[in-house]
Amino acid sequence: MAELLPAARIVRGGCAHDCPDSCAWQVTVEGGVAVKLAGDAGHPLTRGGLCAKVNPYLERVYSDERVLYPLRCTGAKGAGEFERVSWDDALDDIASRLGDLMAQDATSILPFSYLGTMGIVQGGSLDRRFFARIGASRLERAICGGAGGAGVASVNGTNTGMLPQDLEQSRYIILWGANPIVTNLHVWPLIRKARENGATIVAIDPVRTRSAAAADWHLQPRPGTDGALALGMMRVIIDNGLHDADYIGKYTVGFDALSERLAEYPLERVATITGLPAADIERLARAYATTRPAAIRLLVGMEHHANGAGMYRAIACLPVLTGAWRDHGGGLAYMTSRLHRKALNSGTASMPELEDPSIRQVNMVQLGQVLTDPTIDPPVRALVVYGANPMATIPNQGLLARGLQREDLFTVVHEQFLTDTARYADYVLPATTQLEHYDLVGAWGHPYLTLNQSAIAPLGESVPTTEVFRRLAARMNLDEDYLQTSDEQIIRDTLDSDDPWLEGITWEGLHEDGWAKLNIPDPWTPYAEGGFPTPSGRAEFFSETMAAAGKDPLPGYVPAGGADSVEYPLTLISAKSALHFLNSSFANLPRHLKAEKEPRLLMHPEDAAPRGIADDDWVLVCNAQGQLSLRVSLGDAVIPGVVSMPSGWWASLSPGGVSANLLTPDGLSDAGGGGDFHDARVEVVRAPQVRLDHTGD
Ligand SMILES: Nc1nc2c(c(=O)[nH]1)N[C@H]1C(S)=C(S)[C@@H](COP(=O)(O)OP(=O)(O)OC[C@H]3O[C@@H](n4cnc5c(=O)[nH]c(N)nc54)[C@H](O)[C@@H]3O)O[C@H]1N2
Ligand SMILES: Nc1nc2c(c(=O)[nH]1)N[C@H]1C(S)=C(S)[C@@H](COP(=O)(O)OP(=O)(O)OC[C@H]3O[C@@H](n4cnc5c(=O)[nH]c(N)nc54)[C@H](O)[C@@H]3O)O[C@H]1N2
Ligand SMILES: [Mo]
Repeated sequence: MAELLPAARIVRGGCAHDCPDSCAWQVTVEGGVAVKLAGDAGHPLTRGGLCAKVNPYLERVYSDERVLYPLRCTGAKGAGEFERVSWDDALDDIASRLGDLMAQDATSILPFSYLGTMGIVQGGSLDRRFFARIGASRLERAICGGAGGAGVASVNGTNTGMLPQDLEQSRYIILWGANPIVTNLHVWPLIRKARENGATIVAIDPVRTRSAAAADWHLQPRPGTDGALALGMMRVIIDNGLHDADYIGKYTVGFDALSERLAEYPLERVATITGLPAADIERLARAYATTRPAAIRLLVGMEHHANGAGMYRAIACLPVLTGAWRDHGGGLAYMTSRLHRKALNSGTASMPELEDPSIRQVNMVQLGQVLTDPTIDPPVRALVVYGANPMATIPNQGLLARGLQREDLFTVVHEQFLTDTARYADYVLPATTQLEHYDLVGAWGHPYLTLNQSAIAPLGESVPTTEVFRRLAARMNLDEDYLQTSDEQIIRDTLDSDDPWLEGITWEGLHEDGWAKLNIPDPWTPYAEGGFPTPSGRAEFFSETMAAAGKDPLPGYVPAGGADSVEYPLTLISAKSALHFLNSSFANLPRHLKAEKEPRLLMHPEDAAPRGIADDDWVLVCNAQGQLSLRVSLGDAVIPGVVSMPSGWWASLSPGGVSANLLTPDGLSDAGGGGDFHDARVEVVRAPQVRLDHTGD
């Protein structure tokens, strides 16, 4: 891999950032240096286009700010003072610290990783084996997709539905709490094509996002009330006889019980809950039920409420009720990851059978609590972070900072950059980028599998995540063969599947072509004739499983968290509105930062006026967790009672040294282990006013 070739060559690969699009790319390499990176024009979905974030990916790879050597902390935790050390010294110390903790109680060691890379190899293979082998505490990784997935699966038995690319066939498209222009760019041209063919595009989002602004119709419900909206729509549909009685009779259970439940959701009540005019709800319900094919695009942002799973559950009932699933281009477009998981020999990479399910599991959403709660026994004494930047992406940033500051916590971070999290590390180990390692990338937004080939030699002394754990295992005298498997072997084993969807897809073929489509039926209409993978084999309006678990067997509306607070009356949504950031990734690179300019608070003039706030003013956004300052943009992009600011910003690169997650709660969703961070409640005041208050003026 490290050889220098005289002539230019093209190396195939693909993006592994956490995004539904998983673009295929081609890298031009000259003399061992990557000189060009471009989208693979042959890829049917991404068609040679990359995004504003990844187009300049070579700037990320060759950034002066890359961490290229192991670093040891020399100053106070969080101060970001480090000295370069050798891999040998770093490994000796880390191995001995972890070994000592193992001898007492290995559950005092906690891995923390997420989807910094979605690659099957670098995102979850030898790391999982290593932590299972040593018996470390287990991490529940469900901040993204957990709640919504649980909600949709309670109806359909799975989170897999129509292919997002089949939105092109649809004639009524509801972007429900989804912002594809920013977050799922490559389906937008298909949505536009559908519209050219007569489709209506509706966006349902409390915030006028780029996608909402581009839609034909934008409805702005109060955050966390979409479950009630879906129930109200169902009531209209049934009252007007617009449901598909044949589909319901053949492929569903619980219609009568659902109809009874809907008696509780007359239009007027739903209008009061959601803040939407009754006439709009009725119009939406009628148009959705009478236009075919009708599709709902769900993504992730809407799930982050204390009632998130319940909202997705209620929405999932809609295409069942109208029989929208019958049509190519109809149904619910959500996750495609399970198609890949079914096709591949998935478990071979992470070896879940090694994990002892009796060992305690902590939820990633609550890392701050886990590190600071004095009742947790044994306390977490070592934290190993890789593929995640919790100081930017995990709620309750202030509490997490206090946890990471603990002098008795030993923290190791494997990273490409000195992130806000890495600044708290005892050791930072240098990580390769996607150009410097092999990986196999499935996708949660399409059925194409990509093989990412290493294009250049690792820069400096950086290593892939797998290599960190191979080295650590060896240094700790853990001699199981499965802790030394090579990256190529992990990929070959994962491709070694008898599933017909993978037939003909091989390491050699992927090497040649870069990507391959899973052999799923074409056209893909998974529930046109029922076949829902639920216990009953039918779509479940009424769920016996939920009843048995002591939960509501029917969809219903439960208010979101952050119950009306007098002190903090505004709801803060901190979603992915930054076009040039991918969660917290890229949010430190000059070009990307320059393009985003500054984080801004969106606020409705009705909320601004009584607070004496004018457009462009500096304001303080505060609640019991802390306060942050930024400038405000007034307008009707948000509804009264809601303010919005972008997530992703690094605290260290934001005004005042804190970012959105300072203010977000770290509670859990109603199911699926997700978070409730969009239930944040805040007050906003003009910044100068507060300064005067503080001086007693
Ligand atoms: N307020 C608020 N908070 C949120 C969200 C929100 O909308 N609002 N969104 C939530 C969601 S949906 C998600 S998915 C999470 C994302 O949370 P994270 O997964 O923590 O975020 P990322 O920025 O995608 O990735 C983290 C880090 O992985 C590193 N990385 C990339 N590739 C590699 C690699 O190959 N090896 C190693 N060792 N490191 C690598 C990157 O440099 C980056 O610093 O954030 C959640 N937090
Ligand atoms: N450019 C860019 N692209 C990304 C990412 C990124 O950070 N930047 N992150 C990637 C990741 S990890 C993910 S999970 C996806 C997420 O993709 P999306 O889900 O499309 O993105 P989000 O911004 O998290 O949320 C979408 C919308 O949900 C809205 N929302 C919040 N609460 C509610 C509610 O109660 N009701 C309704 N109707 N809407 C609500 C927010 O206002 C937001 O506009 O994007 C991926 N793609
Ligand atoms: Mo996500």
